[in-house]
Order: sequence, then structure tokens, then C-alpha cells
Amino acid sequence: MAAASALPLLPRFDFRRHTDIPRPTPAQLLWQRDELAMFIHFGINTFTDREWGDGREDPALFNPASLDARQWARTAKRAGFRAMVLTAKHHDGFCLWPTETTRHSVASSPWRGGKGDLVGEFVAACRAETLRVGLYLSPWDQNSPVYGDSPRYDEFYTTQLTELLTRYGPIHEVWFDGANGEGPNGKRQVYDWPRYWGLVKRLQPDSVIFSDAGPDVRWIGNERGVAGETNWSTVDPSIVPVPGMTGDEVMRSLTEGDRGGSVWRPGETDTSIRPGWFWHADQDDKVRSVNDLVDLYFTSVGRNSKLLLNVPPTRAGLLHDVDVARLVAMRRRLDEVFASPVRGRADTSEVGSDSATFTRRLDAAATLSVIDLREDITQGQRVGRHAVKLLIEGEWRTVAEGTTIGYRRLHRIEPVGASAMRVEVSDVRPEPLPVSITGYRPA
Ligand code: FUL
Repeated sequence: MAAASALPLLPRFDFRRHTDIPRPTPAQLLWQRDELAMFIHFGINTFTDREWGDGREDPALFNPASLDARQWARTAKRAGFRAMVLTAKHHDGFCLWPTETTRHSVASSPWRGGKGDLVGEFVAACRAETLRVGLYLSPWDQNSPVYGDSPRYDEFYTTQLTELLTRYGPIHEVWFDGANGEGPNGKRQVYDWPRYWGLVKRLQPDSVIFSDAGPDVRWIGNERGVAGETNWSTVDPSIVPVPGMTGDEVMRSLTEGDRGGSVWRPGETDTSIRPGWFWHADQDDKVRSVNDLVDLYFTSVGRNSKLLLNVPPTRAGLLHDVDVARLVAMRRRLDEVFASPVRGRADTSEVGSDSATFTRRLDAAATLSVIDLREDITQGQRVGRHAVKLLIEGEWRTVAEGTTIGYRRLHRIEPVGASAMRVEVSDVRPEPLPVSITGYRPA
């Protein structure tokens, strides 16, 4: 006892803790682990059959006969989504909540006799199904007379944000679109992003802010539903300092992130289940197929991203039967794909300074068709290259290769019988940490 207390009480040196690399905040971790969020584009465009309104629409057009946000939330839940994001206001400026800032809102519509609050109903529906809540508030506003008169519009916009972030309880994600047009005075609005983001952080400190430039979550750079095969969750913030920028280097940074970047800003992959973001009757026969939806999971969640899948309600205010059926079938298929995990038991692991090999033996040979790799992202993202090898009839064969892993990297492979699985990682910085490998039997 005496001898022990004479020793200096230094903790065992743990290199990991002393390596200063970006790591996710608790809110970013929750966001990533949700894997699937449902985007809801609904508003005046639903009633005019347009994608972008011009702000001159008559609020009287907004009159969904059977609107039921619970149906949206139940569908999302059933299909395995863990969050929903609603367009509280799109570029046309029509507000889905009774705002004090303008009369261009549900309060001037016949819906619920002008007493309705769709943001309120949406949030209540999310809570009833324990889905996290996200709100989209378009900065571009073609209805606001002060748009383009920058300081006045900033005031108007931050008042709207304040209403949304103080009236409805916890909001997990605030979604900032980068679109930016001209105001009625012919001037271009200069957005005060630091002010908007600062306000969100003050009113909803546990939220994540999405935009091209984060600060917490970045756009993945396309609307096709495909994250980069290389996808770092770190970025160099000087490449995309504000939303709405264009250029090759901007797009590359959005899609792939930046190795060694100083901030943690994972990519969100947003796409629609239909060609448009809003519902159009003539797209009822153009809903993504089940195969397509399953592919989306692999090209987003399976590439260290998160999928924000848009499912637009119809004029009735309900998700369309076709969309609902596809989503339920997608869930069934994904459940089948991941129904029979094979973990085996840890065998050898060899860890070098910038490479490592982790091997697991299976208790009995198994046929595998999907390989699931994961880094412990609470310790940052480290792996620059990886290869998956399977022991097939006594011989190690490479069945998949790639660059980054991150939260989750999925590989679909030709089904093959294996008695052991191995992941080899290289180009790892700073030092390697264990990478988990799981195989799945074919459905
Ligand atoms: C874009 C918008 O212009 C589209 O209408 C849609 O809302 C999409 C998610 O973001 O920038």
C-alpha cells in the first residue's frame, strides 16, 4: 500500500486520448446512428403542381382535405426511419405555421379554418412515434418584400427561426438550403450565416445544423443519393465556408470530405423517392423501385453517410399508397439482408504504425453476401484504405477493396462460403484502432 502510494499517480499513457483529431459531438453521433431520416416536402407547391413557387400564390390554395401527419410518422417508423425533416417554408415563402412575421401562411388558408399549425402537428406526430424532429426553413424567400434588403431580411428570417426553435420543444436538425435568388428590389440577399447559426446554437444547443458549409453536417454534393466512395467525415472548412458555392474543389470536398480536415462535418445524402421534391400526380408511376431504395441504403449509409429520403405528401395531405408500399417493402428487404449476421470469434490482430489486420474465425463455414465494416468513430476517422479477405477453401481471397470506412462501410459481394474473415487496413492516420467486421448470410 505504502509502496504503491509512493509512485506518482500517472494514468497509463493512452495514445488515443492524446491524439488530437476531430471527433463527433454527441448530437452528431445521434444524427449518424439514426441512419435514415425522412424528408417531407409539402406546401403551396403541392397545390400548384410546381417545384419552385414564385411567392405570388394565393394562400387560399392550401387546403389539404385529410392531412394526417401521424400517417407520415407511422410510415416512417414502420420503414425504419428515425427522424423526419419538414419544409416549414420553401422558396415561395409560404409558412406552414402561424407566424407573426407575415400573413403568407397557413393562417390565411382555409385549412383548419385558418387555425391550423402544420409544424405543430408534424412535431406532435414525430414525438408520438419517437422520431427526431428536423425543420427546413428556406433562406431564399420570394414572397418577402424585404428579401434582398439584407439587414432587414436577416431580421425577418431570424424572427422566423426563433419562432420555430422556441415554440415546439427540442429540434434535432435545422436544415439550411443554399439557394439564393434576387429580391423584389433587384438586389441579391447577403445572408448573415454566422448570425443564423449562432441563433440556432443558442436556442437549440443539442441540434445539428445542416448546410453545404455545415457547421455540423454537410451536404453530400448531389441529389442522386450517392455519397463518395471515399467519404471522410472531416473537412477543411476553408474550402466551403458558406452555402451555395460552386466549383470542382467545392463539389469534391462536399462529396468526399477532406482527410486531415480540422472539423468533424459528416455528409448527409438527400434524394427524393420521386423525380420531384414535391408531389405531382404525373409522377405516381415514377416512384423509386424497391431495388432502387435498397441500393440507396448501400450508397449512402453504406458509405459513411446518412440517407435523408424525401417522400412528398399528396394534395390530400397523406403519403401516397405507392410510396408507402415501396417503403414498407424496402424495410422488409433490408431486414432480410441483415437478418443473419456472422461475427465469428476474434483470432489474430496485427497492428503496425499505419496499418493493421484483424481476423475472425467462423465457428462453421458460412455463405456470406454482405460485409459490414465499422470504425469506432467516437475516436475519429482514420482508415484511408481497406481490403476484405475471406478464407475460401483454405485460401485467402480478396472480395472487396476500398478507401475510407468511417461509421459504416458496406460491401455487397458474390455469395461465397468462407471459414474466416479478415479486414486489412492501411494508410491509417494517426495510429490504427480496431475495425469491426461482420458478414451477413444471403437472404
Ligand atoms: C434544393 C431546393 O431548391 C429544392 O427545391 C429542394 O428543397 C432541395 C432539398 O434543396 O436546393
